[in-house]
Amino acid sequence: MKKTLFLLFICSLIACTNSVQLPNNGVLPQPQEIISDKGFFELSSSTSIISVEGQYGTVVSALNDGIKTRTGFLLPLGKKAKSNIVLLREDSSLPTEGYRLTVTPKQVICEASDNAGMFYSIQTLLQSIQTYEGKKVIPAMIVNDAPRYKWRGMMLDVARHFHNKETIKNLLDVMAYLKMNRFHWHLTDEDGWRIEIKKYPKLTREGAVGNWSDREADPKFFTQDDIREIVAYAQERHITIIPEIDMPGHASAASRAYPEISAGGKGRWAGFTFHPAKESTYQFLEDVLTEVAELFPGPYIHIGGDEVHFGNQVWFTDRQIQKFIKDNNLDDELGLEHYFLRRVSAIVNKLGKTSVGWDEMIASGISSENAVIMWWRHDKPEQLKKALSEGFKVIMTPRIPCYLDFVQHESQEIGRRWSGAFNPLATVYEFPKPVEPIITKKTDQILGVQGSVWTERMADTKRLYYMIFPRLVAISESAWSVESVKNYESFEERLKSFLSYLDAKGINYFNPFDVESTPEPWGPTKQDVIAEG
Ligand code: TNX
Repeated sequence: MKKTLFLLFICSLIACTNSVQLPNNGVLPQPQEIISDKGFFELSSSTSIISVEGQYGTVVSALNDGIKTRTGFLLPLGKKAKSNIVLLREDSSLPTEGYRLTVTPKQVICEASDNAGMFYSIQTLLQSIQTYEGKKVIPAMIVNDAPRYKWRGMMLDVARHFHNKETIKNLLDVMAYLKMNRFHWHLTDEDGWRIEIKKYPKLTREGAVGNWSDREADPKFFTQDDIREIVAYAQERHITIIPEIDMPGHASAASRAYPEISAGGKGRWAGFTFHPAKESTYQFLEDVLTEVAELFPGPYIHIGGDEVHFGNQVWFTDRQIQKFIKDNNLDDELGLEHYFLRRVSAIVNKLGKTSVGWDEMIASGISSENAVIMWWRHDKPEQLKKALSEGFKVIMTPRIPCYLDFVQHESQEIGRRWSGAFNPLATVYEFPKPVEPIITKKTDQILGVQGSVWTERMADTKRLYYMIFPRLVAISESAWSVESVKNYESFEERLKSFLSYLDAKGINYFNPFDVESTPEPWGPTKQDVIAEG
């Protein structure tokens, strides 16, 4: 009798503590559905992880790494315990990259139809851990979730200013936490060529010298081993890397190394383009792209295609170029630019990849089956419309609001503005609502949303992070969460715990809740001035 009463007493105590309803305020980006319940699951060092033998290996280690950081202990891998487990199991009815996370006081069940979905269920699980009465707990709930868009991207320009392996790994960690899955790596531009190409060693020996602030800076680039290491790191986090070799413009660094295949403009624009009328140029590019295609297992190679008119003045007078235009029945220099893009895009296709290009590429005559467009000219919404009506798949990264080199607060002096307009967190968060009327009828063609980080005015890591965060979080929610669950106030609340995550990782950021606490860091040079337009 006494024993029964005692048991009843213990049970009511358990029931009592487990009938609280804890708020779940940490998940970013906002899931499609969270059904909260009373009670919680307590994580302890005797909680075991159960997954089908040999499956979800990298997911299990990601889970344990996250548990370790948040609780200090690791979970053992279990066999068949009935309760106090985190169970990973397949449910093939769930959507690609989606998951269902079920938390009860007895167990946590993560279900997905693919590894990416399983990985994302882990992110939600980890973000939901909280401390309650000294215990590490996860509130009881069911989360049903799947991404709005397939492409949830960030672009990083390492050509203007080099940013190293450690920084990139940190960014990939944060992307994974935010369920982002595309890292677009802008590897070449005027200021530097940052990828080792074995066949053309001068590309890095000479082309990697200097940066936007200092023409003479020591050469900085990624070796092929570095690249393989980063690709593997990204793969573990379900992130595909899209390398960009910008052409025919923005090629000045390659021109410095191999002037024989360069053309371009005058003065500041000398060597801005590859020479579009020499067979040796196409051979060179094919060799380069062959090495690039081998290094990056993903399905895409970005070939740029932007702003050629900035620096192609020589094309109008160069004999060989003019003759080439005539011989190939091209209308003019723009026709030649389009010819160039078609030809290089075909090389990319021959290497088994789809080419990606900036929105100038729409007009080139490339088939929408072989190329994907990045819409960037926010002042030309007609480019987005045209890409869609011509059947292209499109990634949206309009300057306003997706370029993270625009300032994010009116007090900031370093970075871009466009006729006074800039990119505060709330505007980034609102995207893609402003273009909803253009995209609603073509939703299948919208691959997704990307934040693009151009680094002319980001010479060091502190400044780089300051410009990226917290706006990348808004990008992640714009790309992952359907319109009906987005809410800026809730986002701001959830963002607060994200800032502590950044603190713990030692990543700098702009604090939108306390502007003065995070003053704008100045770069090492005085070239950091307001840039209009
Ligand atoms: C435009 S976006 C560029 C970049 C600059 C950026 C600065 C694009 C395709 N070209 O070369 O870095 O603006 O915001």
